[in-house]
Amino acid sequence: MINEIKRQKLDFPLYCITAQNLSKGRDNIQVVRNMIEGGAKIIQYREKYREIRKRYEECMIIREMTKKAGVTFIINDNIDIALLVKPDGVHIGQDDIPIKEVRKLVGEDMIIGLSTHSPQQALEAVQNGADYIGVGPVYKTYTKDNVCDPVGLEYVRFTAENIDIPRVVIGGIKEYNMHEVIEAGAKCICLVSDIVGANDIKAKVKSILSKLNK
Ligand code: TZP
Ligand code: MG
Repeated sequence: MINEIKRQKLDFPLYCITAQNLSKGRDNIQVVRNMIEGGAKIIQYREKYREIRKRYEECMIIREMTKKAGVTFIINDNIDIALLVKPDGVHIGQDDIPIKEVRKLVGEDMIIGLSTHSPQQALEAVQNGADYIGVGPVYKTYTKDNVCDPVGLEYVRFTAENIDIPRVVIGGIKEYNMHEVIEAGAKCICLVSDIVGANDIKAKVKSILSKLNK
């Protein structure tokens, strides 16, 4: 269940995620460093197909970097790594271990985010004690495998009107179309490929933030 401390950690308009395969040869440590330099305040580590050992090692380093910079750190999928690395939160999907069971493992203080793709899933997430929800994919995306059809701006509007835990809107969002999701009620957005694939990640994050903070 969300509390004021967790709310503050999530109170930022941009949520960044790693994706080594789209990062133009830069490693995740470099990418995270550039995100932080650009002003990112929430960063999720997401590497579906790397060796667990490598994920663990990168997460250990990123935990130190984010702690120093006062950046909220979320680990995707790996509860085992999270228990060791002690990030601010974990992020899980609809096909992962049920959120109530994850809560037993990670405790009350750790943020749990849950991906949702429909109004029913959003309402259930709140009931089951999610601290925030992912809302998406809004548009078509090639970044995530086995992704469901786009949920569209309609679902963004539904969550803006009906869900009062933080919402991270994601999927196919780029600097050029982000105004559409903002207009539909998004308060926090995530752009993966547009940021990690930018030639200058620091400048990209800065540019997006300058638009979000207007
Ligand atoms: N979850 C839903 S869509 C997505 C994830 C992790 C990927 C979004 O990536 P992009 O490049 O911003 O479309
Ligand atoms: Mg998952």
